[in-house]
Amino acid sequence: MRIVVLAGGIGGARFLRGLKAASPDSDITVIGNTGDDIHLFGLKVCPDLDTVMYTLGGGIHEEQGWGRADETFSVKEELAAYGVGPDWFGLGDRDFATHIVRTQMIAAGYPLSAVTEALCARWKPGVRLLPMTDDRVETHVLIDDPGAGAAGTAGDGAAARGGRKAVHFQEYWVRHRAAMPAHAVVPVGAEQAKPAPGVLDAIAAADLVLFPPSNPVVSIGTILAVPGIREAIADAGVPVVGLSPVIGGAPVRGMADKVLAAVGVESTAAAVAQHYGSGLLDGWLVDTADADAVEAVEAAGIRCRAVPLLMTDGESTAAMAREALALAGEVQ
Ligand code: GDP
Ligand code: FO1
Ligand code: CA
Repeated sequence: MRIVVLAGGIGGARFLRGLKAASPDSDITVIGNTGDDIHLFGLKVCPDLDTVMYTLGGGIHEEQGWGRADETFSVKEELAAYGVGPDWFGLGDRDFATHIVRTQMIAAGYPLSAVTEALCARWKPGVRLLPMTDDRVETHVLIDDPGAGAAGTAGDGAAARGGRKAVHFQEYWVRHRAAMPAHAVVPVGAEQAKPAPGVLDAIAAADLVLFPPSNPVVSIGTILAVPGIREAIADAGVPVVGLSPVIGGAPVRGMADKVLAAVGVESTAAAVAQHYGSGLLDGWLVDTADADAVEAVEAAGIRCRAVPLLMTDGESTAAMAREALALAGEVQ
């Protein structure tokens, strides 16, 4: 079976491990989010592609979910000693090597898709990992700017004056821990971006498309914002099945509720399904804790089942993948 999976970082990568175990003979193509990519110290960092590559290739820091296992931070410490920032993004020594190789290949003229293939030649993730695009797309988040209109009187808050600024998604997420409201999430450059080579062909040839429990806004939403990808999925005429990253009214991990609010979507399993919509999604899995959401999702024209959705270990994750495959069989 040919399966296409749209993936962000941790949620996507962990689910993919379960999918490989559940369907070892399937040919899996992963379309990875690159809206999180950031240039730091002159290097191109692709957090979500790397999280998938390291997780499936056995190099991930398991507890943290991102970055390398057995990591050290000498380069970060040396940069800090020079007073060279940013200091809020933790790049480890082993991880630095990946970004150096990537940046060097891009400077030599290779597109990101070719670079990713070269990096994967080492990690052998057991899937075909494609960036959503070779073009530059950067997710920015619009937040209140406490510095705007500094001449204002005390108590005249920036929010009241409408002073806002856009920051890189990583600055919002990692530096600020999504502590303030996100007014908008903008995948800058997406409108002009083209799907990377192989992306549309993989979708057209797929027997099944899966949305793992990745962030619906800044991971899967960003991939779908690349013109042609959403249309190709809708036109493929194959089952499209997703798994909810929201359980019991909150994301299992991270701050997805903040970016869901920015697009006017409630943090519930049913609202996320309705956000994708029946035009895109044929099937949706919610956690057993959200069994009462099944009716609303089905009323929206999306087949829905409640099953355990916590990726606590390999077996529970493989069981989730089997449920997704079974639901795909039902909506076929
Ligand atoms: P990121 O790029 O590292 O943020 O990773 P993704 O976008 O791929 O996935 C993030 C989402 O994974 C978060 O919104 C979490 O709620 C979700 N997630 C993490 N662990 C689990 C889990 O065990 N079960 C479910 N259902 N969702 C999870
Ligand atoms: N996430 C953090 O919360 N703090 C970090 O310092 C951090 C560094 C980092 C370095 C490389 C990498 O591939 C990922 C990294 N992440 C870090 C994770 C990642 O940037 C974000 O959590 C996700 O992209 C959120 O979607
Ligand atoms: Ca991410």
